[in-house]
Amino acid sequence: MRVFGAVRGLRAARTAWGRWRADAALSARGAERARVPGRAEGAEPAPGGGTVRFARSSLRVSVSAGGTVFWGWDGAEPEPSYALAGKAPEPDPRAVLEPDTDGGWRIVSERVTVAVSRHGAVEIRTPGGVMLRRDLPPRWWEPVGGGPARWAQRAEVPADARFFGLGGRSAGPRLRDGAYRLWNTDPKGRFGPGDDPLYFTMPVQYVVADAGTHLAFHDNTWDGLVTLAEGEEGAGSGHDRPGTVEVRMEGGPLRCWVVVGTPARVAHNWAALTGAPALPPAWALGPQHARWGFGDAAEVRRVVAGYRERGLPLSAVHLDIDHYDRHRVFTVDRERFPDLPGLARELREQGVRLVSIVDPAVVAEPGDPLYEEGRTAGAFVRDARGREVRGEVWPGECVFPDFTDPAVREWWGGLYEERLGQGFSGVWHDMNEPALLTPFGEPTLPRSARHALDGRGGDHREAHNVYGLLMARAGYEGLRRLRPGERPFLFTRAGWAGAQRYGGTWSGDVATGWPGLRASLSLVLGLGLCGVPYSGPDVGGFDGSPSPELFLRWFQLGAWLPLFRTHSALGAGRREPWEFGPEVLEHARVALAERERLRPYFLTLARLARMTGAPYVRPVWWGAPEDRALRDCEDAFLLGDGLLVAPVLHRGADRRAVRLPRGRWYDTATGEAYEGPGQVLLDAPLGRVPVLARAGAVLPVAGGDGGLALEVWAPAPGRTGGGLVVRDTGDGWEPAEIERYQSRLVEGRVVVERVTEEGTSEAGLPVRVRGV
Ligand code: NBV
Repeated sequence: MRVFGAVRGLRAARTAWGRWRADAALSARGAERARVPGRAEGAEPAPGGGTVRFARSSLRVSVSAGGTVFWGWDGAEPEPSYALAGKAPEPDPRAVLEPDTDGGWRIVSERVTVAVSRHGAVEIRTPGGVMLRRDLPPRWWEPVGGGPARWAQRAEVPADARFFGLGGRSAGPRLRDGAYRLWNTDPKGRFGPGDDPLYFTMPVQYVVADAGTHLAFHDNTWDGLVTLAEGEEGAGSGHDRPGTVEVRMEGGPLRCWVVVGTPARVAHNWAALTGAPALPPAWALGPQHARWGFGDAAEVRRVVAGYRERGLPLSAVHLDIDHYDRHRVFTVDRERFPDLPGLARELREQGVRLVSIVDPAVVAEPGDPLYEEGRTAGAFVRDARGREVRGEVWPGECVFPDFTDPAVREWWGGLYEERLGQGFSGVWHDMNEPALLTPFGEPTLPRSARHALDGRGGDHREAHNVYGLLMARAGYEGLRRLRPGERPFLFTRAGWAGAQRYGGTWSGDVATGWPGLRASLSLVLGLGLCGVPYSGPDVGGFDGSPSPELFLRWFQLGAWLPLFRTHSALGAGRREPWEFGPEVLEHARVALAERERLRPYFLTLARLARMTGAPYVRPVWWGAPEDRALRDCEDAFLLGDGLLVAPVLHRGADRRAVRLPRGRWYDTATGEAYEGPGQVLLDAPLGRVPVLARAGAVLPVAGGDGGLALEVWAPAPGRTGGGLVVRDTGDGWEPAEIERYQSRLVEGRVVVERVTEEGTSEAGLPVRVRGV
């Protein structure tokens, strides 16, 4: 892939050189003037808080009714914003601004107190007065000749705090000390745990400490760097050294949202702010198979038949860029796929959907219909002199739609009609960081490239990180217009805060190897905390050939993640489960069967994610962030409230330690009960990974007859349990009801009842009791 043909190589080198020249003026840092806020001089109340005036800046603070805090320096307001789902939340009318003792000010509300010191430090405290976070006075550097100011700000968090988030990071989920860049980047070919940044960055810090959990979001799309350093308790002469976060941005507003509360409340308020996650159609929660380089329709049929003949479930097959005509988006290679709609129909009859890759780059070739159409519409990104910005991508020299222009989004969204006409049921957005094939320098558009930015106008420094988000918006809105009766299925490689409104994402080109397996879990957990709940890795890894053991362990992990998809690169080894020998096939069959059996649970989790913001896949500390040992546990996760999954992430392992949250947990394979908190050693033979069920859990599962049933795990003596069920109402927009079930022990017998406003009644569903 890195070997270009001579002509391509030359063109790519020219692009890289042109880019470097175009950006030279932007990168040269001339004389700058540094500024800090200075002293507080007064304050004016306003809804939710007020504005504190400083000698050289001002700070707006507003607390919303739900307890979410906004603060912005230098006149920064919540809008405009690409992250917010709609208008900023209503300010809390009861929040009051009052003078503080040291010459500062504070805003007191029911859920949080915000204290602003006389020098401009902003401290967020619990109502009980415990510090969650203190942002120190910022510093700006303003170019003497005018232009965007860069800024830096340090924050302190409790000494025991742990950091998570920042979008999709391969080295998490707990983010260690170090610098994390905010600039969506294609790592070029493949990545492992050491590679950073990746495709989907977000200025979202997720901080968990004894004092409480909070999420801090710097609503700023520019290039930046977040430097994390965990604190230390009793560091010097018995004093705590706080944890620190330094945020440095190359430009853009200094404004921040801080969401506080339990993890569930943070998720809820974060979704209220940035939007509810799109609900995937039910089939997108089933097993999917992709490959770059199926080659032709016959091979697709062969693979699908392979699943069918072995009795393995398959929900969808994804076609990569090799099904395009000369790699051109919205085309089909008619020699190798002579009748795609026919193939789609044929597969659909077998319960298999087709999903299409969609790349943003359009070949810049006069006469090419898409190019001509886009050019006439003025759809492509231009440079400061008004010339189309070009760059090398798969089809050759390309231009790039400016998704920050609403008219371009509308035009692009309409193009999906062609995909629907070919029989595709969903789309997979790739290369939208945007990624270019360049031999040197940054593989994206020049920073000086111009963008509409929804009427405000600006350049790629501001538009880069939202390019994938806005392409997703274009695709999602287009699909909704074209097929209003169906929920779109879309997932995107690049994104930013709020991308969940339009769909999910996936790992990108995760390197085949045990470290890649671990990185896959890190990505899913981190993205979920940042509000994007639907994702999953390339099962088996993107490149090369996994060993049978590695493939199986990846498959077993993938079966418990929202997007469960095998995928690999052109020239990489095969990823069909039967390609690894009969033993792997039988174990993969078990994983697939369990996924299918739990499909109603996944459907419920998808609905709950939309209704509450809670990700399907959660760190083990989700329900008990005060348990420090859980905060440091990175190799297991909760699936909803009921299950704890402990994947095998190391070669040769046939047992593993599992850290349990408090309460009773059952090993679902043996039925054995364990009491948490604490650590247990469980068998993890090649055939399965440890999965534990919470005592009392009520899980919706597929019953023997294919209908819905409840699996109930016996509550611990003296305790009750329960679970939520949301039934499948089809792939349209029909609202769904949350059903609540309760489990309890009555004279040693497990009883399950439906709980409604009127009281409790019989469950009305077949019940299977476990753990007795
Ligand atoms: O379209 C080809 C690949 C795709 O298979 C993969 O999933 C993407 O992450 N794509 C990247 C472009 C080429 C990467 C080397």
